Amino acid sequence: MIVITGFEPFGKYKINPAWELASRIDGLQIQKHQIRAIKMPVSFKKIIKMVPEIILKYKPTIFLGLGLAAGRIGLTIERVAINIMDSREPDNDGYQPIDEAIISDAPAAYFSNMPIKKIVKKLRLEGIPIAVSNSAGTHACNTLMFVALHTIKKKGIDAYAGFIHLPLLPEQDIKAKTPTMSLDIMIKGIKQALDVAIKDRL
Ligand code: PCA
Repeated sequence: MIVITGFEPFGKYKINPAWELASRIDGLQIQKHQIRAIKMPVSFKKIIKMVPEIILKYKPTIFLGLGLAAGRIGLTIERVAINIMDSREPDNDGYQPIDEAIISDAPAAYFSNMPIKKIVKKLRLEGIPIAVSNSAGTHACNTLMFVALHTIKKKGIDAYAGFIHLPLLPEQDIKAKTPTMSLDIMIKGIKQALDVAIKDRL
């Protein structure tokens, strides 16, 4: 089983490409591994509670989070999640943590255990713009990635966990001020990334 999470809309964005994408690949199979898409609230507290529940329930081979990072050029695969919540604006529950640990007795950071460089190489061969990012930020996306990596480590679950940030969709930037990518290209990229990750585990 592959679990893909996609965040709901937040802030000024009426749609979130992360959920648009995740919902469209729900149920697909990647080399006999079925994709299960789960919509995530942009809520620090709910993420911290839900992510361990999801991982323990589905025991996925791969847990991949998707989120929007408006302004990023192309797909960005995250290398590291840090144990901090520091938000510029309140989350969808009105909560705005500043300089707070996600989990107080957890390490400062976790590296993604996905084969991020292999994924970058393959997607570039397919003509899909992607780069490694060395910061998932300090908002909901970083929190989700951190809790996922902490959960698999603590519970000894043999899974890959990682996160990919997506740029805006073209229709979200009709004044042409920010880099965008079509949903079709994003979908192709995420499917390829999963394919690389599954093959890497064989
Ligand atoms: N992006 C935000 C939160 C939800 C989302 O899709 C982030 O990068 O943390």
